[in-house]
This record gives sequence, C-alpha cells and structure tokens, in this order.
Amino acid sequence: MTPQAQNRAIPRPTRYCRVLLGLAALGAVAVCLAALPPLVHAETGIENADEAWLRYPALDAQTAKTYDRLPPRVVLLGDSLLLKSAEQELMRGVAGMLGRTIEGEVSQGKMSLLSANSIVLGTLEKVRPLEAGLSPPEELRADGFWLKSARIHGFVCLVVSGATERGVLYGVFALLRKISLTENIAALDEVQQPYAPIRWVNQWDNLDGSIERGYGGRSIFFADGKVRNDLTRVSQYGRLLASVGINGCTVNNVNAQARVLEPSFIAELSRIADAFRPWGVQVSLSVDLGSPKLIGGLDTFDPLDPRVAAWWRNRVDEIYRQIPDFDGFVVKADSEGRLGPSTYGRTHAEAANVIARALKPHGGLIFYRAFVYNHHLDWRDLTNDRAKAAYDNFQPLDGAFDDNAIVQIKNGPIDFQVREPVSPLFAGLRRTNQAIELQITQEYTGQQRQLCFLVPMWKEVLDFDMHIESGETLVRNLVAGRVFHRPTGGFVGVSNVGLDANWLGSPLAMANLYGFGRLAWNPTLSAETIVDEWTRLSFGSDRAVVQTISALQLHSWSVYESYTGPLGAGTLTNILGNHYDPGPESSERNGWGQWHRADPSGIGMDRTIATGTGFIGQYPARVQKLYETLANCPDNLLLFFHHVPYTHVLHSGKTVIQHIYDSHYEGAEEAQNFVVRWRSLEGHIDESRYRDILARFEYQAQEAVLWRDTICRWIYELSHIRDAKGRVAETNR
Ligand code: GCW
Repeated sequence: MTPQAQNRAIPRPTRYCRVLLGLAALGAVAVCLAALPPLVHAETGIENADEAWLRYPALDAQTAKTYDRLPPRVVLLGDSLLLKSAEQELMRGVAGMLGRTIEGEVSQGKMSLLSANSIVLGTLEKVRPLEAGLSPPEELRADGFWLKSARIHGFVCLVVSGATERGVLYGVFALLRKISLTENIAALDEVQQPYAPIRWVNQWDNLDGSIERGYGGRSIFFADGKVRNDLTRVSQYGRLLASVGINGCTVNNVNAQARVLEPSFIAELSRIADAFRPWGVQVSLSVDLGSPKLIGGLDTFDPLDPRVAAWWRNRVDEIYRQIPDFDGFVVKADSEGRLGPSTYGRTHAEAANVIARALKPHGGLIFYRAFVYNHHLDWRDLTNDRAKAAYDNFQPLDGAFDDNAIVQIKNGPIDFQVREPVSPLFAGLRRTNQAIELQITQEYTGQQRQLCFLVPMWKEVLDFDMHIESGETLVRNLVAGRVFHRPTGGFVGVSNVGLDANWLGSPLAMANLYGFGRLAWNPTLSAETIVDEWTRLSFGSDRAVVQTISALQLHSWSVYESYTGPLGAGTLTNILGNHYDPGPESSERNGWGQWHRADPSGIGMDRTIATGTGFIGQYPARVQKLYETLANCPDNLLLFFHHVPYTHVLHSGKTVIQHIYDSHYEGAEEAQNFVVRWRSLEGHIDESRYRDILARFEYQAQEAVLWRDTICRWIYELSHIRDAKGRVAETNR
C-alpha cells in the first residue's frame, strides 16, 4: 500500500544541488547560476520540507527592487518572546526574499530610538503615543493587526501593530506573505481581524509516539510514554501554525490516557508549552472524564460529587502553576467506549460544567465533543440512525453549558466522510458556544497517499445556510458565535502532523493545513484564493506551476469522491479496518451505523420524516424542504437521505446505477490524468519534490482503478443491472 516515495527516509540532494556542487569545484558557479531559469534556482526541494509554505525563496531581482523602500531597520516596542519571534521572522523573510539584512534594535518605547526609517513592531498601546493621530481605521479585536505606512517624526515607517503581541506576530507573517506574493506594500493602511477567537488544532497523538489516524510519521511531541527530549519540530510547527493565525494546539489523542493529568506528566507538558510559546500557540490537553477515579484515588468520577469537583479544581490549579497560559481541555465522553456521565445518569452539560468551573478562574476553556453515539446499534431496525445521535444528545441541553464550555461538532452527522450534509446541531444550539471540528488529516479521504484538497468541502459546509427562522444563518457565523452573540466559538482542525519531513506525509497535503488556518482566520476567502496563495508560497510563481497545481488541488476532492463514495453514500471503504481500501460491505450488518443499505433492490438510507428515520426533521424547516423530497434533494446527497431503486433517475438525467458506474470510470480516468498533468511540470519545479509527488500520483492512479473495479463489481453483483457502456460486465465478469 505504501507508495515507494514514503519509504524514502533520507532526502536526497536535488539534481540542481548536485550540479551546483560539481560546478563549484570547477569555479564556474556564477556561469551556472546565470544559465539556470530563475524560478528553478530560487526554489528548494524536499530538504526544506519542514519550512512548508514559509520558505522565503529569493524574488527575482526586478521584483525585489520594488521593495527597495522597505525600511532597513526594525524597532521593537518591547522585548517579549512574541515580539522577538516577530522580529526574527521579519529578518529571516526579508533576507530570504529580498537578500537584504534588516538591522534589529530593541526599544523600550523610547521615542528617541526612532531616529531613522524603520519597521515598527508593537502593540497599539505602545504605537499610539509615537505620533499624534496614529490610530487604526477600526478598533482591533484580540489577535487582530494593523499594517500602516506612516511618517513618524519625519521618518518613513511601516508600523505592524496589534491589540495583542500575538496580533503583531500575525501582522509580520501577513506582511511577509504580501512580499512573497509580490503585492504592493508602498501605502498600507490595512486591518485584519480573526473571524472567531477559537482557531485550534487537535493532534491525536498517543504517549507512545503513535498517532491515531496520523499519516505523517511518529509524534513530534511524545515517544516511549514521555515528552520527547528534542522538541525542535514542535517549535517549527508553532511557527507554521502562527503564520496562519492558529492560536491553540491540543497535543494528545481525544482517546486520552488518564495519566496526562498526573503531576509528573504536567511538568513534561510544560516543555511543549515552552516550545510553542514564542509563536503564541497555547497548549491544551485531551482528558479522560474518568480521571478522578482512574488516577485520582477517588471511588467515583460522578460530576455532581463534590469530591470530584474538588479533584478537578486541584488538578487544574496545579497545571496553571506550571503552565500559566494553559488553554484548557478537550473531552470525548460516552463515545466509542470512553467513560462518560451516563455511568451516573448525569448529562453531558453536568460533566462539562464541573471541569469548566475548575478552569474558569484561570480563563481556561473546555471543549466537549458532540461525537457521541451508540456503536452497538441494531442494524435490523430501519428506524435506527447514527446520524441523529449528536443532535439527540446535545440539542436538549442547549443553554445548560457554562460560558467557558464549547460544544465541538464534527462538520457532518456521521464521521468525516467524503461527503456529508452539515450537522443539524449547528442550528440546534443557540445558547451554547460551539466550534466546528474539521479533519485535516485525511482519514477517510485518501490518508495523504491520494490527493484530496479539502478546502472546497469545508467551504461548502461553512457557507451552508441553515435558514434558522427567517434570516440568513450561515454555518460559519453560527460557529463563530456571531448569530446568537455567544462569548466564544470557532474552528478546530484535527491535524495530526508527524515527524515526517513533509509533516503530513505528502507535500501537497500541506495545502489542507494551510487552508484550514486561512479559513479559521477568514472563512470568506475562496478556495481558489487559498490554493493560489499556498501554491505560490510553496512552489514559487511560475505560471505553469501555479495553474497546474492549483487546478489539481481544486479538482481533487470531486475526483476522490467520484471513485470512493458518489451520491452521498458515504466513503465506501473498509470502515472496520484501515478506513482506506475499498470495502463497501463492511458498513453493513454491524452496529457502527455507517450504513448505506445497499441491497438487490436499491441503495441509500431513508432518513426522511415521512417514511424514514426522521433525521431530516432535525434541520430547520427550509433545509428540511431541501432534503425531504426526491424532487428537491441534490444528487450529490441523494443516497445519504433516500433509499432509491438503482433505476431511479437523477436530476442529471442518469439512473443511479449508471451514475455509479460512470463516476467510477471517470474518476479513475481523471486520476490517470493527474499523472500526465504532473509530468508537464518536469523542469519547472525542484527535482526532489517533482519525483516525490510523481510517485504519489502514479500510485493514486493504480488505487483509483482498484476502487473502480471493486465498487463496480460489487454494485453489479448486487443489482444485476449492466453498465450501459458495457465496461463493467466486460471487465469484471
Ligand atoms: O473517525 C473516528 C476515528 C477514530 C477517532 C474518532 C473520534 C480519535 O476513526 O480514530 O478517534 O473518530 O473522532 O473520536
């Protein structure tokens, strides 16, 4: 299964490097540099994979010249860790892209130090007194920033300011991104504000160093039951996260080991917090609700027992003594075998609140996951429906959660399938904070061995209108707390980066991490903008490269969907094993509830109010109308909501069975085409990444054929309806 490329542990020098080394020996380097096309020699390959989209390759001389007026000196209004990171990043970026050295200088806010043209880094509080009228056009929220070209004491200055120091750091990354993308920065007066306060990643890392659903190598945090000695990768990760505005990281698996709350472990955790701190990334932990009993010496973990409340308070106080900027906890309870409040007949709100109250005095947050369902459902009962579980469990508790508790909701009602409708719970919670959980790690979507750029999927979810009552109520506004004016809310991405040089295993998969961060900062950005930025930052601005990579990325989700799970049937994968190979029968006749109900007469789950499980009834009225009838239901979600005969005719005019055959053949063909399109870039990008990605596409092309043949054979044997184009019977019978 593993592509050859993944076994390449040691990055090889690129052909370009080798050529250079040889020529250097001959003393002919200058001649060689002049002869090479500029974009190739500006690029670095897999040997720089850890820098991902922060490579800062040299701009061509003419473009670099347009930044000549960038002040050659930086003035820091303060000396905090965050400001120092901002300064160092600025120097690094400018040196890399413009080949210029910026002189550093620390000021304690003394105006006298501003005695030359400067880039000024500081919070608004420090910047405002520098010059009368120096104020942003709008008030800055936490983490927001302001980029302003200004004259201060007659000197030409570029001010990078924020409400907080973290905002200043974000402003520096934004400024460097502008230079990388060759934007004009001559007359800036720009404010950027985060869409929501919560912009976190969750890592599902285990203390032994493995990562649940991680496809980029071992944990960067843990090995052999302890925090790793060398945390270099953690600070590199912090830099990447900060560059896209992510401000929190939960470092361990939601299937948490109780011992992460033992005092000895907290001491180790504080080293991770130290590594992240210069980048403004705050650490949090996944915890086991049973901890007071499992490691606390109590005979109960009943959330209403005062001894349990006291235990959580003590433990939390201990954490904050060691990690003052600790961010909080994530809890997975009563789910997939985890302990939960049901043991004592308590509610999820009661469980969340006992922990929320321990965190509250320290400003900490608890994320309580809505991924609660019974995985022993009776599959024979056609009224059972796993999709209903999150809403059934949490909607009745709306308003019962404390203000520093957040219900963390997966984007869809099942589990990160290649296509799902949005979870109705986003509309069901109005007096409760919520956050959307998106999956960056491609568990059901190709595991980074196959290309699947998820931003277009996330955009559909975030831009979906729930039509609560009469107004527009987009999911992105619901989760950001903007519709019902909640104190907090936002975005959580399950990232699962690992020690692999490429972080996620594949260089192209990094667009998902970048895209998640950009959307969490500003979900109104388009998928096209995001992929264009990412490609240019990661591969340079050669037109062929940008166009080809962007087009491949933007197309990849629909291609993956077409051969793994068309028409909303769910990813037809082996759900009992690796969640990767084709395995459509594994969904049926078991309690996991990922049913597609394919039988000789038809396929799909009847979730209608009229004749099915009633799941559709969890949506607001206008959304119900969209999904309840065959006449309105979009083709791409048909089998999620309806059980139909194979001969049912879609809006597209095709029958369901013919669509399934066609989409598999078309998808597999597109996957072959990825190889051809990628080959067109030979010579346009560094050799090492070119070869690595080519091997991945070649592998994907084979996998797509395997999927096509397995699913087409399966559905033909079930339905006994031939492919109108004669391919299936011919190939497989
Ligand atoms: O998608 C499923 C995964 C589990 C995961 C679970 C969850 C961490 O297959 O590996 O457990 O979801 O989100 O809790």
